[in-house]
This record gives sequence, structure tokens and C-alpha cells, in this order.
Amino acid sequence: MAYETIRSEMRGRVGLITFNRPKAMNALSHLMMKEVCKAAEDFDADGRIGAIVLTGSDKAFAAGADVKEMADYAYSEAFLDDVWSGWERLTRVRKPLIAAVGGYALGGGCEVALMCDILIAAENAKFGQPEITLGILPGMGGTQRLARSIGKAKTMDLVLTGRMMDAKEAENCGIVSRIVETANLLEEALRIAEKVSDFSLPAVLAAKEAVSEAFETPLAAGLRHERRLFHATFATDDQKEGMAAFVQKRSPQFKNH
Ligand code: CO8
Repeated sequence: MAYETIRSEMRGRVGLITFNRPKAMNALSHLMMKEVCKAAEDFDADGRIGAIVLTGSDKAFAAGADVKEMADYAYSEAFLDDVWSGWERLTRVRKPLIAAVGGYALGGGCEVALMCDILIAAENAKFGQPEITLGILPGMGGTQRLARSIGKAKTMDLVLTGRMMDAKEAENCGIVSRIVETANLLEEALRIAEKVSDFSLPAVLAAKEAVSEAFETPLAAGLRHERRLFHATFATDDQKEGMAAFVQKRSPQFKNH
């Protein structure tokens, strides 16, 4: 399918989505939201794909929602259309989403990266929630996902001052999984996605579901859910294969059932 604001392609068992609005620092327009979510949902439904990588350019992952597009919004339009909530579709994708962030990940760009499951940052990555400088506040989870991941003190600092943090600070406070050399960002992200794609898909989906649950439920309910998912893996052929391969000292051949 041809897209205007992104590129979407298969790299082996990995679905690769690249934000492609270079003249606007990959600002997230409404069309881009629809295209990114559609591409991610298509990969989610495609049995050949095991994981999805989202990336931008070496200058910008995405510099936020498109300010020019929303500058003249009236309250009633913003409220009634509820357009930005469409990005939440990404959080319903069941396959692992890996954000490969180079350059700026600001505002909505940072929030989209935070919706992903693994965040790989290039050395030149910069994260921030600069909405306060525009007379608004984060509107797509910045105050909530950041607070849950990095705590109140850092979140307040970022949200109230609008300052940026570099890749090292973002890794230290726990939103970045790994930092890689800027020139190797995509290669590393694809390598990680390919590795995840080689595992049993039912186990991968269950693992993602269980970890995601930790952000939404009390501990006892999360532990119970994890145990049920764990028990369920014993109904799969892949569990038999994975353990047989370990015992026989060979590589497993998972069949995704
Ligand atoms: N929206 C629209 N255009 C943008 C955006 C943006 N967010 N960011 C950059 N651009 C455009 C610039 O206007 C410029 O266009 P032009 O050449 O036509 O003037 C072009 O990209 C290049 O940008 P700069 O010349 O500014 O490049 P610099 O290298 O000097 O600076 C920065 C790069 C620091 C990234 C700077 O562009 C900047 O500060 N951008 C705005 C960052 C920002 O405030 N982001 C938050 C936006 S609000 C938001 O995300 C709310 C989220 C609510 C939920 C919505 C979810 C999608």
C-alpha cells in the first residue's frame, strides 16, 4: 500500500515503519497517525511478521504533533474530534513494537516512542515534552506514561520546564532500553527485532501482554494473570519444542503454535 507520510516495508520477519516528513522534522500530522496505525495493524495481522520497528531519520524520530496543523484548533474541535486519541491504536498492537529513536523525540514524538515496548536510542537522541512552551500540556500520555516509568520528580521537571534530556539521561532514568552509535541505529533495532521474531510468537505475545499488564493492575492481579499465561504456554507445541531443543542441545524450530 502506498503511503504519503511514512514508508512501510518488510525486512525479513520484521515490519519496518519509517516516518517520512523530513521537511517538518517528522511532525505527526493526522494523516501520519492514520497511516502509522494502519501499517502497524497490517503487520500485526500478518503471520509472516514477528516484530515491528518504528523509526524516523537521524535528525528526528518525530518533533511532536504538527503544530501548524493544530495551531488554529478551537476547543470544540479538539474535544469533539478527539483526533489525537487515535494514536492509542498503537497500544493495542499485540506484536512487539520497537522504537528506534535518532535525533529529536519531542512532545507527541516522545509519547509515541513511550507507547513502544523496547526503545533503542541513538547517541544523538533527545527526548522532551516541550508542550508547556506552546501554552499546552502533553496530551497523549506524556504525563501518565512518563510518571509511571520515571517517577514524579523527573516527569515534573520535563513537563514543567520543557527541557530536553539526552540519550544517557533517558537510559539512566529507565525509558531507553539501549543506546547505540547513531550510524548503527536502524541496523541494531532490526537485529533486535529479528531476534524477537525468531522466538515462539504465542510466547512473545503473552510475554508482552504480561509486562504491559504491570502498568495497569495491582500486583496480585498482575501476578495471577502472569501465572495463567505461563500455564497456557504448556498447551503449545513451541513449549515442547523449546524444551526438547534445550535438552538435546540444538536450536529450537518454533512453529508459532
Ligand atoms: N510541527 C510542525 N512543524 C515542525 C515541528 C512540529 N512539531 N517541528 C519542526 N517543524 C518544522 C519547522 O517549522 C521547520 O519548518 P520550516 O522550515 O517550514 O520553517 C522545520 O520543521 C525544521 O525545523 P527547525 O527549523 O525548527 O529546525 P531546528 O533544527 O532549528 O529545530 C526542533 C528543531 C528543536 C525540533 C524545533 O523544530 C522544535 O522545537 N520543534 C517543535 C517541537 C515541539 O514543540 N513539539 C511539541 C509539539 S506539541 C505536541 O506534540 C502535543 C502532543 C499532543 C498529542 C498529539 C499526538 C500526536
